[in-house]
Amino acid sequence: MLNFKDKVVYQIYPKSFYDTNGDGWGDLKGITAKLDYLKDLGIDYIWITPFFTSPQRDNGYDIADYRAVDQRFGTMADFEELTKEAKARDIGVMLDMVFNHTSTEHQWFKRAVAGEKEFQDYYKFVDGEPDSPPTNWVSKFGGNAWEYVPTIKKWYLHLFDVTQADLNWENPRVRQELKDIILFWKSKGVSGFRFDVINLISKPDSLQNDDIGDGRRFYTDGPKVHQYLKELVADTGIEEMITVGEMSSTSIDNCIKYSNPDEKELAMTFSFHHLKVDYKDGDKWSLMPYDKIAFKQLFKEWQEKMTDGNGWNALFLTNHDQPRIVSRFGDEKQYWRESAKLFAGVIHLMRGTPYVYQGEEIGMLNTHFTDINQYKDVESLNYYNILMEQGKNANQALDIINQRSRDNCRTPMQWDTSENDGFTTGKPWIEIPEYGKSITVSSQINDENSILAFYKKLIALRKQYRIISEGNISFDIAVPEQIISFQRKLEDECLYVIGNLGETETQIIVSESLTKGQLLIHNYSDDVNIMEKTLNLRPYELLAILL
Ligand code: TEU
Ligand code: CA
Repeated sequence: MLNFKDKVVYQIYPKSFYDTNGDGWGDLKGITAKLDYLKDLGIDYIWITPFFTSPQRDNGYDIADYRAVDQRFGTMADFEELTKEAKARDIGVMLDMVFNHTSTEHQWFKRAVAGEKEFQDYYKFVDGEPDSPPTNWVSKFGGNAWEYVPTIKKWYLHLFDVTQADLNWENPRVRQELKDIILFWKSKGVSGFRFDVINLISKPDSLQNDDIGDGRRFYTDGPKVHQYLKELVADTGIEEMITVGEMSSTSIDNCIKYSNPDEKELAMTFSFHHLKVDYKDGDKWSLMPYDKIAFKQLFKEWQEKMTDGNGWNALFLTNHDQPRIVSRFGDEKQYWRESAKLFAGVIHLMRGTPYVYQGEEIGMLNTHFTDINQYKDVESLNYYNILMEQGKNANQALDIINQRSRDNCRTPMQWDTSENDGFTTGKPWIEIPEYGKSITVSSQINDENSILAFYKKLIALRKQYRIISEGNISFDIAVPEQIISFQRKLEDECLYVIGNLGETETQIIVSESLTKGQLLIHNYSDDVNIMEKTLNLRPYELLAILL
């Protein structure tokens, strides 16, 4: 049984990590060049988002050839060198498998629209007339989820971009193709896989309109999803590898089933409910301050119920689809350092496997771009137009995009204060934000009080203390709205984790006399202000005390 409970994963968005040939695009050689930095950080695995041949309409999540490295990222030899050098530093490589859909540039799709029935069966093609799509389902990138192909008089389903056609998992030939792709990369020595929106693969046999929603209730955690995952894992022998599934709009019960070892599906799951607490009426493009009570309540539920069900959570607050956490829930200015460390501590001290997204470890911020043309992300550009059609003026639409865009996490990694922050000697594919030179790896690498040093310490603590990697968890709810407080327990030990999510000082009563405990970590440089059973917490203050 693979023991991954004390492990930490670092997520790399290769296009924005490090460019070694001056074309403004990060590349595989760039990851190899930074392996010593990652080794020093202490992480165990790198999850690399897709670098396979792709028209890059959705930055690689639209794959045209699953077995080839997109030449803009390098060569297969570069990939083999990277895996070898990573292994030499005890770092495993996890690849991103996008199996819900392919690019419409993929050979399978081209042969389908060329009329080959066999390949039409690889996708969700439905006969029909030009003006009446099979259902009113909505694409996650906006607009109707069906596209008509006049030459073959058929519609095809695309839950994401029109150039991302959903695969037909009901077709055993499709499932075999995907198993062969995993076996191909497994033979290249990779250590694990991330499965993109894998809980959307099982569509219902009969298609019907959704008169209350956008159709997701018909295909999310669909009828055969667990059967297909069990088959995929068993037939490729990856149950002993680190695997994580991205589960869009899912449920705890399904995630227990996806990640409980007895089910022989995946090792862990990403769920997103805790990152929708600032969506007004559940709408990503409608802004509101984040609901701290909902944020804490969701963590309480997912942490405690997944523990009871012997499931396992992937722990994260940032990835390549989310805004930067300090800009979103923290403070970019006076308490930038403290708020970055607070959210790091909350995530890394919970039960599950922490994921660090590139740049998070130095406290990178949102773009604050001032012109929509600075944005590149298909979803953001689509919704800018949709918001304008809905009556927003340009500034209002830009303000929403500024806060929600996925590009907030896709600007180049800020290594140092040289040209382009040391990311490239060329012109970066996306601009480096104004603040770029004020937050860099080089300014933090030797600073004991830096955010980077704090991440290193958290990652080391998980290896040192089994109570963090394996302890149970329970949340206190009888605390002020802005206080997050939970305990980890293992045998007779107890770890108290208390954090102030707010920008004002707060005093709380604590049950146990924490003064007797050992302070494991604290995000302020001076002492904790604790008297017997009362604790004064400064803005964004976090501490963990072992009793
Ligand atoms: O994301 C799935 C997904 O649901 C995201 O679209 C997410 O909900 C949204 O961006 C948040 O607004 C995965 C990949 O992580 C994403 O980059 C891809 O664009 C998407 O699948 C399609 O492959
Ligand atoms: Ca490059």
